[in-house]
Amino acid sequence: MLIPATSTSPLLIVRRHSLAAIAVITVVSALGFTSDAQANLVTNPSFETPESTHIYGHPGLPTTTGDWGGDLSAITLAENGIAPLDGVQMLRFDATGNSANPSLSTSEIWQTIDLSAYAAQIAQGNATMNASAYFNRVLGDGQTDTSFSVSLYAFAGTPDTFLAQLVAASYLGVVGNGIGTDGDPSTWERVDTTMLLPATTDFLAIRLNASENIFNDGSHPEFDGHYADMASAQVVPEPTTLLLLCAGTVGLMRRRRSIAWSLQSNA
Ligand SMILES: [Ca+2]
Ligand SMILES: [Ca+2]
Ligand SMILES: [Ca+2]
Repeated sequence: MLIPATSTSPLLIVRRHSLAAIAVITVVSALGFTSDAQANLVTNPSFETPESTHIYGHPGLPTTTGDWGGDLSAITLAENGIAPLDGVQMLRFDATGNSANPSLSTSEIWQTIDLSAYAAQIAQGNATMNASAYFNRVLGDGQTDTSFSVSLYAFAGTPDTFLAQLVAASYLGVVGNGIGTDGDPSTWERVDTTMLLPATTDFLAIRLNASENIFNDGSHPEFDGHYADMASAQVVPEPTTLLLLCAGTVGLMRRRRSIAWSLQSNA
């Protein structure tokens, strides 16, 4: 049946756009990726809440989800000519263990993130975790270290198994990315890392790291003034999936538009 395009095309246009919008909303909702789903999953991401970030003992890792913990470190106000990037506090890396250690060269601060609320999306194999953090340091001297990194570790099971699983290296996957910071204390350098979450991922650990890449001190200070701020971890649809969804939606709209054109031509 031919439909008079001249009298109904405005409605058709509205309907076409509504259908496309509904299609996108339906697919995205089915995947569980609402705007809320892309919230920052890191607890105390900007270090604005005072907490101890140092867990004494070996291996000195947090046993509670949402709790920063690791090597000797502290949350501090502006100091050493460096102001927090966000808010009034930031994290300072102090040592590579419980104290300065000549056999260790990384100061690591960890937090575990429970992803059980995202189980359905992760099981589909198209959920990506995007993580980032900002780093800054003093200019220092010829022995001042420059390297920082952000890493993600994916695990199956409950978060309380984190310590045992990390020690046993039984994680499902790990990604990381590093940066060599400049000596300008007025600039913060951002590090990003991305992981396509393994389909059986139940929880994740994010690790912020300062490395003695220039000189491995065995006594304090191991770090002359090395800081982190504004950590973030967000679950998002895997980019390929989004592109396919967009391509499908555009294809749907084009197909409907060409139908409308042919109807107009035939009218
Ligand atoms: Ca802050
Ligand atoms: Ca050291
Ligand atoms: Ca800088």
